Amino acid sequence: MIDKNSPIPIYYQLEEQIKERIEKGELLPGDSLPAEREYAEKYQISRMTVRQAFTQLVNEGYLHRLQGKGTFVAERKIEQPLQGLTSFTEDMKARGLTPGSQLIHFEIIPATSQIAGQLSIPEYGPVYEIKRIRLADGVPMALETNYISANLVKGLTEQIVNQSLYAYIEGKLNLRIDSASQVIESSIASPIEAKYLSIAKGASVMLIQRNTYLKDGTPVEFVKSAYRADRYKFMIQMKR
Ligand code: 16G
Repeated sequence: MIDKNSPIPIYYQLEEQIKERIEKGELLPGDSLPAEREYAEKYQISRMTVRQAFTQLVNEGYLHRLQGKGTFVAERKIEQPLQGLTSFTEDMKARGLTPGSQLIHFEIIPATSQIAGQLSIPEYGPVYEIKRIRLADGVPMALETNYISANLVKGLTEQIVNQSLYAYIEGKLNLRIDSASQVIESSIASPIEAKYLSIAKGASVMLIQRNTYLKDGTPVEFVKSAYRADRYKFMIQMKR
């Protein structure tokens, strides 16, 4: 199955073969892969070549390595469309996953000048600072910090934010969430993010900053999140 006379590099042929087995479901998340040595013997190729294929697949999120235990098929990433202004709860439900939150911090603080600017409120105005681990079927996906004007979104409680913030804002307060702008950049998990997201220190995360507005343009939230890069990918459809 490996063609040594092909102009296609051997590591790449092996990589594509493993990828295909994962995509066909022959190899399932959590399955362990044979050792590099076994692949090398089976195909009569060097261990270095096998390692190169494995490393590529780890970098692309198909495999992950566990120190001293071996190489395993990774969980499939959630493909999150970037069109559409949805909440975490809605996103998870749409996928048949159970949304959850673990509340880390809930407090009313005086707005710093940065937060006041983002929310168009006076400096030191009362703002909810809410930090939640967002879970899908109990697995941490993102660490999210929301800043919300307490004069606009009244009556928030720990119970409410353990459920859906958007459901409360729209369903109970009758405010119409209308638009948002979002910036995504890659980063490396800080020790705190790593701890809350159950990932290694220094693992990749995607930082997302969202500013969300009501119909009349009033900022309703300013959110900073760290999403696990091993569990998430973002998708957008484009037309020319
Ligand atoms: C999403 C939003 C976040 C919003 C939350 C509400 C991103 C990057 N962020 O996580 O801005 O506050 O949904 O979710 O998508 P909830 O209604 O489940 O509390």
